[in-house]
Amino acid sequence: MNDEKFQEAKEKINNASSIVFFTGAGVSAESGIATFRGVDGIWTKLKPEELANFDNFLKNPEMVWAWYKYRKEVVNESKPNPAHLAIAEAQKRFTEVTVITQNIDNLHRRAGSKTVYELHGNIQRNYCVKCGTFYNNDIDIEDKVPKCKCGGLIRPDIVWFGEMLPESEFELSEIASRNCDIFVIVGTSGVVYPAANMIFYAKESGAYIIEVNIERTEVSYLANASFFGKAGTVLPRLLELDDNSGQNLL
Ligand code: BV8
Ligand code: ZN
Repeated sequence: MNDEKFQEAKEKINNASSIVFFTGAGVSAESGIATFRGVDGIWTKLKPEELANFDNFLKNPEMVWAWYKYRKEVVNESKPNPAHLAIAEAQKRFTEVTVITQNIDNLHRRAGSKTVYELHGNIQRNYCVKCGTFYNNDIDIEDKVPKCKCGGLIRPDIVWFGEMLPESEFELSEIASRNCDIFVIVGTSGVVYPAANMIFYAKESGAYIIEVNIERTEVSYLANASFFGKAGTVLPRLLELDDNSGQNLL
């Protein structure tokens, strides 16, 4: 890792009061949750438009529910990794820490992060497409297709392709992105919009942009500093939550 750049980034972090972490599937990769577009990405095997789209859900709810049951099991067996923990720990050091995540796995909250905006929903929440009643994990997912008391189909509370993102989460995320000193992009390919707009809001507002990823991405050009390595190793060091030998203090 380019030490000079790393020291510069640490310097910026030490002088910052507000920091935003914008995270994608890569921050949960070391918790055992597959990413979407990386080398073993989910979308290399399955078609997103078939699985993450409302029309197809209506046509084939059994298949879509089988896919989400599997993902719920994977998420329930996973736990926060050092990257999530470092982000949660950062709350003790900065006046303002905001997590804007595209992930649906709830791992930031389970790690202890307080201000978390979930732009693409949360796999532990479900709702009836007919009457909107929410069913959290108390639905019987043994049923092939869970049904509401009103007879409507229950769906996961996840934003599918072609669907709007939750308005208040999006607005609060935009405000945080436009008002932070440091904007840290962690583990995202940066190809999904409008979530990726947050990076541009931060850039336009003069934030210092740090990227943490295992490879270059479509948004690397926007970063003041990119650090290539696993989030679970880089973040504790960047946020000085390990001694400089890289030994993790979390
Ligand atoms: C909307 C839910 C309109 C399902 C998801 C053409 C061009 C541009 C945009 C579009 C277009 N055609 C259509 C669109 C819009 C579309 C979009 O952006 N498509 C893209 C793919 C081209 N967006 C939408 O449809 C959105 N809605 O636009 O609505 C509208 C407007 C008005 C009124 C009505 C409607 C909805 C988008 C949400 C889609 N939902 N998933 C599910 O999750 O089950 S998308 C999916 O991608 C996930 O939600 C995920 O969160 C999101 C982003 O992916 P990443 O998190 O970045 O994951 P990825 O695998 O891509 O990358 C992982 C990264 O981690 C890699 O870079 C890898 O190198 C790195 N990594 C791996 N390991 C590690 C690591 N880094 C660090 N450490 C490690 N250990
Ligand atoms: Zn209902």
